[in-house]
Amino acid sequence: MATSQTSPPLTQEGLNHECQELVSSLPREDGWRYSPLYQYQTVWYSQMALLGMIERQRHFKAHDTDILLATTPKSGTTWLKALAFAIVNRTHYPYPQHPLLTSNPHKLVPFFEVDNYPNNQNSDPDSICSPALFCTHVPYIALPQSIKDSDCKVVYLCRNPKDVFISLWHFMNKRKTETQSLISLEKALDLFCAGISPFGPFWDHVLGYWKASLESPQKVMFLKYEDLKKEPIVLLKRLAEFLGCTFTLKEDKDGVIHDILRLCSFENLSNLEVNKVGKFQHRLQHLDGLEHRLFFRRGEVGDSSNYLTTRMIERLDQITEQKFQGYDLRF
Ligand code: PAP
Repeated sequence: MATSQTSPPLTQEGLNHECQELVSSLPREDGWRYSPLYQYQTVWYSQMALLGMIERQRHFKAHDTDILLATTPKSGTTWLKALAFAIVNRTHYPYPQHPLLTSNPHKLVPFFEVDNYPNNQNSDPDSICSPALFCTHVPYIALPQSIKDSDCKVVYLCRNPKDVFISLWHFMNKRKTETQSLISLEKALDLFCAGISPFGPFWDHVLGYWKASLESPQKVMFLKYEDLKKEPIVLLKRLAEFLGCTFTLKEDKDGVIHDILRLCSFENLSNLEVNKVGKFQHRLQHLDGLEHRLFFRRGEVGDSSNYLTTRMIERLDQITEQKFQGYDLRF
């Protein structure tokens, strides 16, 4: 399927029809239960993510002032969305009226492959602030060329594969329908290790953005969830600088960085009414009604050790070591 930016515009229906044909020709995996995955150009996508990704590859025009947040699922996307939104818009809102207190971060920062960016009907008008902030799980190789060619900034957040895997396993089991059986840890691990996970293989995803950040550090910033937990102030300052909105000395002295960290902390966000009982309203059926609370589980580093056997840990560590060999990338 052509993905050129110059291909004639297609209606959503036309694209869907064309993509339906494409999807039916692709390798399919049902093991994650609630949403089948399809392998397209080495990457595993849900059908809607694949359709959205292809549409964006064809038509998306990035602006130099855009900011793209990128993650593999369960690497801390919700946290990064909250932090980046709070940093970029910090002069717009007095704290008592901050949108993060009443809106889930996913509502404020849309996913560009499944939400209607830039005319996102699901988003709060607050999210249309400049610079435009949006998010993706799409791997670097599959990003629209216009993102790579523009001065648009990309912030990538990754997380150690063991915690990502356990977080994903919990999430997928909560998402399955009542008639579907639970996904066993063993079966899920086999899939994950074979690279079959949403937007996987996980390791290729991380490496794609890692290499891009080495080649263009002024364009792609690479962060780790674990580092953000360990040194939040240092990294928040770096992030603001990278995004072109460095914290002033006065802001630093006034405790603005601490305020943002507190606002976006797991403890704060997970206890807000909107995140305890709120649900997505979405044009896509499989996202409509999704409970916000599912994006807040433990929010800790190393929780995977409570679930994985020694053999499972060795298996994941071994793959990680092999895949990242020679790349100075450790977790
Ligand atoms: P997504 O990629 O599907 O949007 P994402 O937000 O990356 O989901 O994953 C949720 C994970 O981030 C959960 O991890 P856990 O299962 O290991 O607990 C969730 O708890 C964690 N998380 C959500 N919000 C925060 C936060 N504010 N700080 C730290 N971790 C968080």
